[in-house]
Parts: sequence; C-alpha cells; structure tokens
Amino acid sequence: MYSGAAAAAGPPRRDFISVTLGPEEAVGVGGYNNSKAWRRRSCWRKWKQLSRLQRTVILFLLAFLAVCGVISYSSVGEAWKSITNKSLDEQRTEQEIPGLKLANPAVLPAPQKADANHGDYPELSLQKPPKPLHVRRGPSNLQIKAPQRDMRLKTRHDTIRAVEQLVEAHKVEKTEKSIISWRGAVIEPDQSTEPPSSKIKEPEKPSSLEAEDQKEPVPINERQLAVIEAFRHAWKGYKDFAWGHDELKPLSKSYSEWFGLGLTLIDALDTMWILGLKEEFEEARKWVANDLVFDKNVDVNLFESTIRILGGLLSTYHLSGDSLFLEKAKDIGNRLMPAFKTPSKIPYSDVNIGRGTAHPPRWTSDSSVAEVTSIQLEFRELSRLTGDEKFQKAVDEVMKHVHTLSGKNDGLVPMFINTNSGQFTHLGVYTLGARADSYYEYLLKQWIQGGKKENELLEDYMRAIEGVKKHLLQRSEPKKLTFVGELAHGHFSAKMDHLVCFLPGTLALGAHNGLAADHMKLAEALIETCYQMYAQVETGLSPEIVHFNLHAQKGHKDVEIKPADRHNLLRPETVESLFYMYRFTGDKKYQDWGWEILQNFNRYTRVPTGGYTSINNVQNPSNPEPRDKMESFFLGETLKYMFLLFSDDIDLINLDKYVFNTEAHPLPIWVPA
Ligand code: DMJ
Repeated sequence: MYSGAAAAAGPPRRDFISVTLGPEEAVGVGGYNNSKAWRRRSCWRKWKQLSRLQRTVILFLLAFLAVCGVISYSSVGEAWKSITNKSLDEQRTEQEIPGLKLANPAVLPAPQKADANHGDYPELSLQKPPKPLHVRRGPSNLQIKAPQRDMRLKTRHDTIRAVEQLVEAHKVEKTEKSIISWRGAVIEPDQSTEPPSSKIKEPEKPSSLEAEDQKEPVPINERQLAVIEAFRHAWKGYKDFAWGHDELKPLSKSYSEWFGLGLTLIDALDTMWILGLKEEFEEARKWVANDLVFDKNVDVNLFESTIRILGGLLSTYHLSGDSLFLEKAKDIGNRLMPAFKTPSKIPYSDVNIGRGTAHPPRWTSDSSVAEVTSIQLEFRELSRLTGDEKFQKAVDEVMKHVHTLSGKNDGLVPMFINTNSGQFTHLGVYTLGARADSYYEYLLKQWIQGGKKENELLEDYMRAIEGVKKHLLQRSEPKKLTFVGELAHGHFSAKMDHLVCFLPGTLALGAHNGLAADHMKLAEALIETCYQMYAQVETGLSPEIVHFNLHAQKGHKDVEIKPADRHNLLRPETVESLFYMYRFTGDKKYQDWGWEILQNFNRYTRVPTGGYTSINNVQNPSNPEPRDKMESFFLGETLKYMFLLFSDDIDLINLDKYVFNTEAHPLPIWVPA
C-alpha cells in the first residue's frame, strides 16, 4: 500500500505487499478509496458473508488466544521479579566459592574474614556451626567444661573453627596443585617425597569416647592449678621470645633451632588441650595452620621428629577431632618414609624432609636400636587413620627383623644396629638407658595398642624383663634401693641414667594389662629408687646419671654423682612413672613425691621473665648454673604427666583406651578394654 500523496509525487515504491480481497474492494475503476467508513463497511460485509460455522470457529480461536495470552503474561512476570530481587551478596558468594553454599549466609561471617576474627572473638551471634566440619571426639573432660563462660567460648571456638575449615578446604585444594608443580620443578622424581595417599579413610574413634562425653568432669584441684600456672609461665617465655621456633632460651630471651619446625609448640599442643588452655591452644593451632611448613630443605632425626611431631599431631587430632592435625601428620609421615630405603630396611637416622633423601650420621652407618624400634606406635596409627598400609609395613618389618636377630642377651638388646647388614653392632653392652630404653617400652605398648594379639612383641617384652632381672638388677647401700645398672662385656656397672626411670611406669602398665604380678612389685621398688635420685640430691632434682653405692661406707648415700653427670634437663621419666603408679595403686605418696619435684623445678629452674631452664649442677642450690634452654619435652611430657598425676579422674586419658607414646602423646588403643 502507499499513500496517494506519495503516488502523486513519483514512481510507486516496490517495498509493500498488495492483498486483493475481492472484486468490489479491488483498487479499480473508481480509484483508490481508503476512508474509515468504507473500510468498516467492507469488513462487516465480509463477516456477514461467512457461514455460521465459520463465524463460530473464528470466535472460538480468538477466545482461546486471549486466554493463553493472559496466562503466559503472569508467569513471565514472576520469573522476572525473582531475578531482579536476588541479593547481590548471594550472587557474589556463589561466584567466589563455586559449589559452596554457606548454611547461614546472613549470619556467618564471610570466610575471608575468619582469620581476622580469630583472636578477639567479635560479636559472633552464631547459629549452630555446620556439623560435619568440626566433630569433637575427645572425652568431655578434655574439652574444658564447667562454667557458662566456657560454654560460650566453646561455641565461639567451634564456629570460628568451622568457618576456618571452610576456608582451609579451599586453600588445601589450591596449594595441593601448586606444591605438585613446584616439586616437579625442583626435586628429581626418584627423590621426591611420595604424595599423600589417596586412600583416606574417616578416622576410627574408640566407641567409649561417645559415652564419656556424657560424664560430669571432675573439678581440677590446687596442685593441678599449680601445674597450669607453671605451664603458662613456660608458655609465656616461649611466646615472647621463641614463638614458632624449636626451643626457648629463656635467659638470653631467644631461641635455638634443631629442625626449624616449631618443636616446642607442636610438642605442647595436646598438653594445652588436656590442661584446658583453650586460648593458648587456639593460638598455637593458628600457627600450625598458617606457618607450619614441612616442605623444607632440612635434615631431621627420624626418631625425634616421629615421637615429637608425628606423635604430637596425631594425639592432638584425636583429642580435638580437628582434621588440620591429621593432614599435617600425613604430610610429615610421608616425608619421613625415605628413611626406610636402606639395604636392610632398618631406617637411617636422618631424613631431609624437603628433598626426600635419607642418610645415617656422618661418622657411621649405624642407627641406635631405641630409635629404630620406637617409631612404631606413631606409624602404625598413621596407617590406621589413612588406610595406607605402607607406614605400618615399614615399621613392622623392623620389629620382625629385630625379633629374629642374634646378639641379644636374654632378651636384652645391644645399643646399635647397622643399616646395611641389619645386624646389631657394638655387641656386649646392655643398658635400659640411652639408645636402648624405648625399645623395651614400645614392645609392651605396641602389644597394647594392637589389642594384645601380637605375640612376638609380648614374648620379646617378657624375655627382656627376665633379662633385666637376671643381669641388671642390684641393690644399693645403705638404703637397699633396687636399681637397674648396665652390663659391659660381662662387667656390671652400677650406673643408671635418669632415662631408665620410664621403667617402673612401663612395668606397672604391663601388670595392669594382665602381665606377671611381680612386675608390679619391681615397679614399686624402682619408683622408690627414682624418687631417691631426686630426694638425695641437694636441690631435690635428679642428675642425668647416677652411680649407686654397692657397699656401705660411712657418710655415703646410695646415690653418687660424677661432675660430668650433674645436669638436669627437665626430663619427665620419673614423673611419668609416678603417674602410672598413682593411677594403678591410688597411693597418695606418689602424688606427694611429684609435688615435691614440681616445687623444686619452680625453685631452681624457673626463669622470672618466662620459661624454665635446664641446669648444670643439681648439687648446688645456691648456683644451679642455668643452661639457658627449655627442652620441648618439658611442656610435652613433664608438665603433662604432672597434671595427670595430680588428677583423680581416671577418665582423664583413660589408660584402657589410650597408650602414651614415648613423648607422652596419647594414641588410641585399637581395641579398647
Ligand atoms: C623424650 O624425648 C622422650 O621421652 C624419649 O623417649 C627420651 N628422651 C626425652 C625425654 O627425656
């Protein structure tokens, strides 16, 4: 169609369609008529010309189209409204953490801010933390109960942890990727540490722990409070002058490094948990989460890092239920595995945890027997938790091998073993002290850990105790103290290391687990001796080594101390045994002896500005000659055993459910009594 004016103005345009409806309406003789009246009349005429049926069908179609139009209009409107109303916040969260929907987006703080909130607990009016993220497994009495305030703190801690774990989960994903590529670039493939196993099981938890959660906690007493105070004092020094380093040097207000892995902090984690020092624990946890890195070019001692670091992380995982510690345990466990790549499968003493290489000490290819046979509790537990049997296989092989070796003397083992030949070396010297001590301890404890089924372990333990009785036991003069000496090529020496004082506790633990009753008698005699190693000394603190008098001499005590041996390193063994003895006998004298020892530590080793120090001379109360070093085991073991010794709550680390590693880190018994 085109307008008349346009037609007059020029040639007709071709961009239109012409519809011819009928002869009357055709543009024809009369010319073009476009009036409204003409069009209305024409339509009406057309309508009239249709049959009734045609008209009905057309009306019906029109009505149907009208109804469809109304319906589709209203649903498109709703959809539009919901798109435009979606909050910007929600949209942002989905973009930043794909696949993650926060349970309560309006209440939980944004994940990125969790770290900043951690220290001072801002007003977190939080709802239930997302459950699967943080499952507490420890007995209730290990979880700081009582006052209302603590409960509120607990909620805060749980929630903060939950939020941190969300963030962690994302960090782990990211760093895993970057570590793999970094390693590939720097470390030769055959030297690299194996990546963590993909077969990861959920940790198995002793069934008894659930029930314990319901029990009322036993209130802590004055002596326990004194231990808490001592711990806080030690921690203050560490925090102020050595934070994140291996050991505090409390006098010079500095630190020393051994492995550069925050040894004291890791060793102390489960002690803080047990003592109920939650704020300190949270602070330390944060360091583990953010600063503990094992991917370092550093040589570590296999035994020491296993008992202190791997053991500490595993026990803290069990007590807190916090998967961070299990992840770290897996990491260090994998990095220690190259130590077992030796011709004999007897591990080397040292491992470079960054390079994945291992070697013996520079001057020998021997390892010490205690070191290679006292890493089993930890690696076996790591296998159980990860479902990866390589850890357990490696350490079980060592035990099986040592079981069959010749060179023992009625179950007593020499102090060294060669990593090439797999044979004992330096034959003929037998001690329950340094380099052999925890071999005996771990025979019994592995047997207990595994549910008392591994008979070879029990056999070796029982035979060894018979060997001790036959070759190493003597009585001193004048007090007739029973002590454990040493045998060197057939000659008895009345020398006893303080380290041997683990033995009464181990004997008592064996007797508690059904072994010979005379083991308990021997334990009672030996713990008396260990106590006398403190009581007969001027400061009331034991030296590192004593020599017992075998013959009565006027004016002489039972205990003699050589100048080279009169230092005290804040060691735990006597307090450890006192704890077992009190647990199993209930005799309060053991608590009183422990109390005396704690007071003497406070008197002679406490540094006013924070921390405790080893001393050089236990015989000089006016100048014990501080050494300026606080060993990590003072927090990991000595103070922990003190606290447990003063407790009357047998469920505070129940000895039918947990077995302590040689660094006082409790690990679950697989088949609890
Ligand atoms: C700790 O590292 C362990 O107890 C180990 O078994 C022996 N030495 C120290 C404590 O004395």
